[in-house]
Amino acid sequence: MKKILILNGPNLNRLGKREPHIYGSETLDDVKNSLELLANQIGCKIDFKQSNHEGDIVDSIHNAEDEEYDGLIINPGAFTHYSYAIRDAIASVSYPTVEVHISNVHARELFRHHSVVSPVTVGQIVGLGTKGYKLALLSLVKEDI
Ligand code: CA2
Repeated sequence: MKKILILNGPNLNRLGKREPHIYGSETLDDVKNSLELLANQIGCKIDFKQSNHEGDIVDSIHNAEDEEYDGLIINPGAFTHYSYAIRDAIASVSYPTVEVHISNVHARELFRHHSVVSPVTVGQIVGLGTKGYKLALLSLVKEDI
């Protein structure tokens, strides 16, 4: 059974509490629950985490290699736009990474248009709301989708 790690960066613990016009009304727990349902349906195991700290995220990416995860789904939050440490961590592991953004970053402020992590991911899903996490999970687990 495939094992997928899902990491969420800074401020995503505030999901559903503010700015619903940008990020929707689901909380991060709602997102976790619906991903667990999908994981059961498609027969994989997920671990879902959130951290506001860059180093914790880097450590989780490294540890996932030792713990033999088959893939990573990451929404790095604002770290997307400037964290070379997270980019280098993704580049340092052998499993595939899919980058997810809930909002359409390209329709927002200029600083959100650029991702420093995208070049080291297999792909990026942007602007489809929390559904993006489900699509990322399907793409990593169901290779023939
Ligand atoms: O659209 C996304 O998923 C983002 O990664 C979310 C980040 C933002 O910095 C990126 O540019 C795009 C921010 C997450 C903060 O989430 C909040 C949720 C509710 C209220 C306030 C912030």
